[in-house]
Amino acid sequence: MRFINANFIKSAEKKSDFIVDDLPQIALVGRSNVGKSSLINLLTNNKKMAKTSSTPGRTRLVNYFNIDNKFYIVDLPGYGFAKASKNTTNAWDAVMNDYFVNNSKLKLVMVLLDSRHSPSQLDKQMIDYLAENEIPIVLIMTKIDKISRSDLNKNIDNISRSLRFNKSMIIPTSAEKRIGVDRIEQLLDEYIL
Ligand SMILES: Nc1nc2c(ncn2[C@@H]2O[C@H](COP(=O)(O)OP(=O)(O)OP(=O)(O)O)[C@@H](O)[C@H]2O)c(=O)[nH]1
Ligand SMILES: [Mg+2]
Repeated sequence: MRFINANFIKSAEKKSDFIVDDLPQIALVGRSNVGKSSLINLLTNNKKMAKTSSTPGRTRLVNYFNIDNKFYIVDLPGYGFAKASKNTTNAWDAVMNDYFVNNSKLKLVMVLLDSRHSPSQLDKQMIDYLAENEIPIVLIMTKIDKISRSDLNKNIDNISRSLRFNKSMIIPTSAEKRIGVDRIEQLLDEYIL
């Protein structure tokens, strides 16, 4: 499926603001600065769709993008933002929990991992949490333009082994070099029924 028309719909701060309608939802999670907003801009072919920033923690809200009136891409707040106080971290947990639990419209979560690093403790917690809640996950490796092909392959092997993920569910991407769009589009076809 090609993304033709993408529209930003709204930013939600809390459960009562979440969108509840008939369209399926595909969510993006990952630590601050991993490249969530950049991936949305890549997929929608619009650099201004989602705000990107070199300052981590810019996106603190649940942002909904409508794609061709077929589904939503949902940009969730980044985790592991060092400057966030304990209170904001708890608030983040609560909002994320509200979003994930009993969300029958949520079809797939793309967990973004920086291709240069091993998954952090927070990444693993996120993946375990989603698995426990029986939410389908795909791993998206970001910023592969910043790493050699052999290091990338090594990292993918390690992740596949340590997190027990089939390699078909690990997708290398680069927003910078526009890599990975085709595979993500193919995958979404399978999950948005
Ligand atoms: N070289 C390179 N840089 C990237 C890529 N993707 C994102 N970046 C850069 O990484 C930084 C963070 O990207 P964002 O897309 O804003 O990250 P985010 O996950 O949305 O961050 P938060 O909203 O703060 O959680 C920006 O400076 C981007 O330009 C990529 O594929 N390659
Ligand atoms: Mg962002």
